[in-house]
Amino acid sequence: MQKIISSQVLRETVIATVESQQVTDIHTHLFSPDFGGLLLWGVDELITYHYLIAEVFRSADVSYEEFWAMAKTEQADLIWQTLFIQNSPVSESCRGVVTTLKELGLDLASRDLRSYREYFACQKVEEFIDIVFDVARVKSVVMTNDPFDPMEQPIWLADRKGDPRFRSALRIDPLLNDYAEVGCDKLSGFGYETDLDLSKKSLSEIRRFLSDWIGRMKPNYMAVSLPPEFKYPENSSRGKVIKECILPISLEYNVPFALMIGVTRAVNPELRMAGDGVAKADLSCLENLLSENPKNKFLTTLLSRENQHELCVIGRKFPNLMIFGCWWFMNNPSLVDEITRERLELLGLSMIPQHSDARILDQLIYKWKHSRQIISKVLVDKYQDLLDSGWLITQDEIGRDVEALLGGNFEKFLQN
Ligand code: HDL
Ligand code: ZN
Repeated sequence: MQKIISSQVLRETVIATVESQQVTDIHTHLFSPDFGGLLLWGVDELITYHYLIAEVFRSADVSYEEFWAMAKTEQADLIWQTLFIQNSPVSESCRGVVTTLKELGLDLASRDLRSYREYFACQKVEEFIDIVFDVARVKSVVMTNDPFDPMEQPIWLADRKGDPRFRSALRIDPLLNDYAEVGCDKLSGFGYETDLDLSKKSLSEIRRFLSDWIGRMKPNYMAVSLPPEFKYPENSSRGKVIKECILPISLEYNVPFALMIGVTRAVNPELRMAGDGVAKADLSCLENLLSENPKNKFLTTLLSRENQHELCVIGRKFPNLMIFGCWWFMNNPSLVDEITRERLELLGLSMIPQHSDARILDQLIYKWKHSRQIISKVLVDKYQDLLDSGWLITQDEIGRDVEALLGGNFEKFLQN
């Protein structure tokens, strides 16, 4: 007999269901342990996350040169003193460190960074991965794998063991965004006959490159981050490679194409990885791609808050588009709440509400705890609206809906 959920128990039922549902995290910068030092973890990595580096310069009396000359532990000490001791850690990035340490059982009342370092010094990475996946209730994560990265590439070319919890995504920014400076030369260096004017031979060699790496990585999708001025169609190497290479290969191998649009790279280069910005994009590029390629599958997340509503409307027009996540500068409680409501109201359950974008393994803990809190709150309101109209909801139906949002929609989208 199906258990009908009353208003009195709705909130606790939704919270318990969202909390217990294992999540598939579809975009991260994590690496399985066989990638060695590329997998970042531990309290000094947490505190020197590039989001916190951007924030420390707003309050500390330190020059860029002085900061970048520091060792990581010195950088962490400065950030800890500035953003956690001299100021309350209320920003989402700071709050994330506090949540993570608490969920790992550490005493936050002490504010004793030395003792936190001692805890991590006793961890072995393989066991710590199990702890984090368990505490965060994460089933698997999708990595960001860049065949152009000199650190990463050799590991793929060796016979790596891999870990099924760490799935791959083929990241192709250099091919699409820097073909002339980076993509073309590197591809020639890898043994692909590519030229700057993208001859027929070149396009066929780029398709071979993509096929080779799809065979090697077995990626869940191919991904690129794009600037707000991205246009499609576009009379450029990017436009040509997308049309002649990415789209046909994506269709041939049933590997969706993920477009992450709205990042303005290096608006402040002094901040290095923390120096990127955001701007509203013209989404006609998406409408053109989707309408011209109805058989292709696309994943999209956008960086500008101002683009989110029109993205939902585009999602209503094109079923071959799966909208996902609250990316980067969108991943703050006030904005996650706003766009999750908007998405449920315009798309129902046919979307992927969140990804973590975690760069440090431990971050899975806070990014998912914070997101689950908001997803639960929004779902309770939406279910309550239905109960108020006399609609009945069962526990199984809530479980079904939450499983879809936290992984099922992604798996189904990949398989169809
Ligand atoms: O391009 C991306 O995938 C972004 O997520 C960048 O890596 C960015 O630096 C980031 O980590 N955002 O959360
Ligand atoms: Zn990312």
